[in-house]
Amino acid sequence: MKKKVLSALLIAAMALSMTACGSGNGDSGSSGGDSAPVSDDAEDTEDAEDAEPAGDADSGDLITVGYAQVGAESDWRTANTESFKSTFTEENGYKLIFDDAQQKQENQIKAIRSFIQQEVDYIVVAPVVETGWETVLEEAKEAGIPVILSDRMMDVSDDSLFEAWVGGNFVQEGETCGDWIAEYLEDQGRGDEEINMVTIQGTIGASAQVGRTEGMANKLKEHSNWKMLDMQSGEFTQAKGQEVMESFLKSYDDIDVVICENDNEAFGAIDAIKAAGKSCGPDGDIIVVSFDSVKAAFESMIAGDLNATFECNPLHGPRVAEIIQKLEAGESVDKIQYVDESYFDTSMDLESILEERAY
Ligand code: GZL
Repeated sequence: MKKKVLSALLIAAMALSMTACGSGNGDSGSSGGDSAPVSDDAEDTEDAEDAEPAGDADSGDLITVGYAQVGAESDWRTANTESFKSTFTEENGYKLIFDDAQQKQENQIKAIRSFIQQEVDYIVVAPVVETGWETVLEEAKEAGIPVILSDRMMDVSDDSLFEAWVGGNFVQEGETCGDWIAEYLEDQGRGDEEINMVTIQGTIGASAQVGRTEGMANKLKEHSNWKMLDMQSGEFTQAKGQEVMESFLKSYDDIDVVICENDNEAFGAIDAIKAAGKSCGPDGDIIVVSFDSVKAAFESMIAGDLNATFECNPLHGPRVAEIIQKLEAGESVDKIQYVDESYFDTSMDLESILEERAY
């Protein structure tokens, strides 16, 4: 909206300067070298206000942010959305236009095009998958609208198409998970045992899936006694996670470890394990680990079902607002900005930690 006010001012100022050029200085009215600079005196501004109103003047001073969110597939996503909605408020100087793409790239692309038509000041995207964004990012660049990426990454040939990316280090998350499994098995006296694993992956092509799978693969190379029996996508949802685990249990008799690429998939996998008459968690047959570290994951560990969860901080709102403020002030911003992350397991004082958790 701020953008529209600015363009109205520019139109009015140019009209004013062209009138000035046409009267008395013999100029043909060309606004070439003679056009007056955009003046900020009251007269110009009054003329600007006479120009086509640029929408609700009250929102003229707000920074309008178009936010193309993936969907509402998980507890993590809910927390991530809430972080943006509680940051980009009118009292904080923003007008947020929010779009839930229901995990469909075509919906996100439509949303970005709509933001361009609305002439927002900034576009923020949490891209559902990494590829297929060049064209629409070029359109945003053409329109002069800066794009900021949150959460997942885009794979583009020209990284000037976005200003910055804020998110988790997914490969690191996967490697931390692998190291934790090695230490846990060692502590159980199973360090040299043949270990059968399965992975319930996230949405295929999403940065979180790509990175977590890669990080865990790096650790598999370090343990010749580990065997990854199978990997299938659970789409980061609980329902699909349960479905995939049911199929794994039918295919494989001896699964020792299940790696779920988000907490909600783990909740589904745990339901499937119990329905099959098996047990999981620190005292069970099957070790279950996951990613995100949402509150429900703490409750699952406290209940003795989940062994560990590897954090992926969803609170990107304040970080993106900080980037926008810097851009507004004409300052440069770091292209890649990782959020702080940790992990949690049943050896910790989970009840106390849970009390302090923001998500
Ligand atoms: C991670 C994010 C993933 C979460 C899932 O940054 O992209 O998507 O791990 C969410 O819970 O669905």
